[in-house]
Amino acid sequence: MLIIGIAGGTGCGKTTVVNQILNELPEGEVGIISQDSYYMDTSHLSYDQRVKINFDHPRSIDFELLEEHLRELKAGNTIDQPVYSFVKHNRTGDTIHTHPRKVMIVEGILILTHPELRKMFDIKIFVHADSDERLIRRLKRDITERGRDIDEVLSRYQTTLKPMHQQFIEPMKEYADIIIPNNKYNTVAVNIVKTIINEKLN
Ligand code: UZR
Ligand code: MG
Repeated sequence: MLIIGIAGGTGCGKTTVVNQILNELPEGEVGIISQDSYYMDTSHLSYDQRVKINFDHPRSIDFELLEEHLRELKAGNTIDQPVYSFVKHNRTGDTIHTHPRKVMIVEGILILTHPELRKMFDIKIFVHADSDERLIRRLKRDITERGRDIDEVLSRYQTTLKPMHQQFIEPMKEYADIIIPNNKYNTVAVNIVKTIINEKLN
């Protein structure tokens, strides 16, 4: 199994890069694990308490479960990946049966901050986009897809996203094997990653 970790700040285009990578690759050979599925279970908290959580700090992630699931997949076992709701800020209670694949992609803002997880990645990718680009994308997405308003997104950006990015995410570039410049659609970089994956599949 080839395990690829893809990190980068919010709005850098990780999800888009992953979708572009998947595009045209043989179906069923590549699997995806999203860090978002592994936000801590916060069922014991009220909604008002949950919105106050710092979701950009590594401690908001259930890395133990993520690590355990990755080990299970590596051993050839199927896992139940939790489903997360950004609207409720909590796990929905549903899970997705995720089968082991020849290539597994693990995607998320904080996945390179965890040393044990880092060791499990065969290839570490950091997707870079400038912070203004990321803020623009984040604003659009959170308003259209995640039920937020402009003031909420901007104040979260200033109080949490930006400082956490500087403290935990940006320094992870140091561990990356490949840094993808992604201020705009980077077809060349995506094709390089696809080539590596295809080599593994053939
Ligand atoms: P991406 N996030 C939420 O907004 N709500 C949650 O319940 C859990 C996470 C956000 C999180 C982070 N920060 O910046 C982002 N906040 O999801 C990571 N606030 O997702 O990499 O797709 O931007
Ligand atoms: Mg994403």
